[in-house]
Amino acid sequence: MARGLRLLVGGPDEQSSGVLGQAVYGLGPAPTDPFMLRVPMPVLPEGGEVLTRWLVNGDVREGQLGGLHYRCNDELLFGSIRLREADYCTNDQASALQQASEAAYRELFCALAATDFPHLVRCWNYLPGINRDGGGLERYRQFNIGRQDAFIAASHAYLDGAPAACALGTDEGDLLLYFLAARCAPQTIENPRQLSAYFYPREYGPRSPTFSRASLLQLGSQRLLFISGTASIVGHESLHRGDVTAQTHETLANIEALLTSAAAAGCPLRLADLELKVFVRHPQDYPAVRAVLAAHGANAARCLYVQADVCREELLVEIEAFGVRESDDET
Ligand code: 3EB
Repeated sequence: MARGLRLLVGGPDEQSSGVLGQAVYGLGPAPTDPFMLRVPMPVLPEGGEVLTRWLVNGDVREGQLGGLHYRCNDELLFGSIRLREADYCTNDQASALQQASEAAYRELFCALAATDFPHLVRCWNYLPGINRDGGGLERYRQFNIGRQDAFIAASHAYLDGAPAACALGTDEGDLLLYFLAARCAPQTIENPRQLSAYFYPREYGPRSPTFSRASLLQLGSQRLLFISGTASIVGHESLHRGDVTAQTHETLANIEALLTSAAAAGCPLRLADLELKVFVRHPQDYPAVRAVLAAHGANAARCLYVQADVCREELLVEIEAFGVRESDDET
């Protein structure tokens, strides 16, 4: 059995002591276990639920700090927070969503300080109505303000050194954030085909998004590659408006470019080696997206498709990835 971190998607049950974190994708009741997250997005093509688990060897400790639940071993911490936007009030300075986003990240950084896991590696952000207008500013843009403010307040790197991330929309529910943090700093990887998101110009909102295109973490003999949500963006512009097939090809060209950079950083992986999560805006586009992934050599057994809103209205698909490179070289 592989050591270190593994992502198990919809597979057999394993001893729960090895579960660092878990999230179930699909519509259904909220789990009673606070260490189990539900991401309320329909699974494609047929609904149902898929359980994703981050597994580690050895003992896992768990704890709660305020509204944040976490599990950790000596190297990695998985945490999650769920906030009700209705608990915040829009005022002259900030929308309720901006405040909730900042509060979620402030709690996250408090927990990292308390547990001594200083480095954010990967964040998964899910917000209701991501493309909806929220009184003059798109809700994703409100989220970006609150997130960046919290990074700055915590003195965490928010340009180079920001974590890998994704931000997707749900139909309704709470603001949901889960993340992986580490004792050791990850290396961040940018995409030469894309402007770094933290340098996006103002036309995409008053604050740029706070994420790196990928992060690479060495744990013992493993190199872990976390590829952020990736879409049909070249430079900073969305390409192939209205054409989901072309958008999927462009997205995969971006992921291939990141794989080239990862290889140069000592983590050679192929698309077929990766666990992929594929967010499709319109469920009827699922067959077209799947066909492009197959043509590029993705491993169908490692692809999880869900329906979600992507953070620019014209983007029809977004793909994120995780891969592990085992090496004999322990340096
Ligand atoms: C993009 O490239 C598409 O705000 O955390 C991808 C990954 C996207 C992460 C985020 C947004 C985020 O800009 C959107």
